[in-house]
Amino acid sequence: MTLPLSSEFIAEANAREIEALDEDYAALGRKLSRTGIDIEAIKDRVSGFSVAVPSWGAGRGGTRFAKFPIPGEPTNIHEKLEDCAVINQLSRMTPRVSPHFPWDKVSDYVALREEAESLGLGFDAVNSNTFQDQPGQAYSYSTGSLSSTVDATRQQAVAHNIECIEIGEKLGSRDLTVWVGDGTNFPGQQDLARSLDRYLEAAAQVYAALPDNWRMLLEHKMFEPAFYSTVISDWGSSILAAQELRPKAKCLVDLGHHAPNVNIEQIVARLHLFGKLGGFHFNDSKYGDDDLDSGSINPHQLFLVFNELVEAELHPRDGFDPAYMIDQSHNVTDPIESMLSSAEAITQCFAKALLVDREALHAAQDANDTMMAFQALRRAYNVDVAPIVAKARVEAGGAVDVLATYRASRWRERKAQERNPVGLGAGIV
Ligand code: RM4
Ligand code: MN
Ligand code: MN
Repeated sequence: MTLPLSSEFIAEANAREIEALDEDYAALGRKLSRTGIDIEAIKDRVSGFSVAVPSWGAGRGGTRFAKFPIPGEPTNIHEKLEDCAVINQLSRMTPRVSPHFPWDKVSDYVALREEAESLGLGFDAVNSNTFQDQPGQAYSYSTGSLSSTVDATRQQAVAHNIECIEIGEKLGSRDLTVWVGDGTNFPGQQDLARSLDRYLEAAAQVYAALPDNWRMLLEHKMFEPAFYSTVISDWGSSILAAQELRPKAKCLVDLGHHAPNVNIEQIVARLHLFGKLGGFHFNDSKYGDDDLDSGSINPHQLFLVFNELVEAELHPRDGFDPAYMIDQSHNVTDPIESMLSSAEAITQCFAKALLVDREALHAAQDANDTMMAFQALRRAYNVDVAPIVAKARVEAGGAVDVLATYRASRWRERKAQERNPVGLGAGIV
């Protein structure tokens, strides 16, 4: 393995911080033991947790208006993998990359998999893209993709998804994430029922091409690019489609894809109840699909989502194996820094959810003791779990202070000397 940062460099940076971390960890351990919680057991669960990073998140994102690239930004999948390896080396929580096609297209996927492995990485869900036209493409997605009224366009979208599965098999993936932007901008533009019918029929063809151990993750999104109606707009449409398609189809919850103030944790609980919770795209949102950094706006909601996930794990319905992925657009930060900080925020919410006194919570729920039920959650949420997450990370070879160590490595500055500059133009929204 040829990792981008040297382990000596990380160890040296850690040497300055380790004493304080050990003190904080010991103090937290004593505090938790007073309520019967073994900090080591929590740390072991945290060590086993991981979240995939999106290849597209390694570059600077943009809005409809502009994209402002930074020097040293990656311009291809090889450079993106290198940056993802840095994130994983420092955080030890992001060992897999979720690729997007055709953005990450290469001629040799076996070689790409080896390249990733040599960087300590594997591949997570493959994402298809039928929301943009590509140069030389036979049929336009301007009429939609899997739900298009144009037969040939639908077939092209099906074929692209099947190609993504084939690529994913070479990369070692086992999930295909399908998000389509299909929908309408005007009342009357399309028949709302028949467009879903067409989607289901085309999605079934993709489903039929899934290898046995694969899943098809259906990602819903309320609006954008369609602003009047979207074919798979909400978890209701998503679960109906997943039920029609049968067991290998599951629902993927992108936290930014709901109406403001929707109770996402309840959606998570419902999807799990019916065995259809397939995975997550973590991000945060203030107004719409803002793709802001996880936990930057509403960390409490993220905690409540993890609270449901911990509950779900205790009551597995149809198995419990959600794919965890970050899906963010880093418009104003160094993407590596955003993903380091996001991976930490996500893992901290998981750790807090593990601290919930489930017995007390369930007893209070059964006794209709609202305040004590709420306090069971609040007590866990209020704990600063940073030392647990940091300790788990350091034991795995990561950094105590991921951001400071990243900056000290001068990675971006070094890459700015080596890499080709990114062109201007709008980014991914
Ligand atoms: C969409 C959705 C998809 C992502 C694209 C880039 O809004 O979140 O998951 O692949 O953006
Ligand atoms: Mn997404
Ligand atoms: Mn999105």
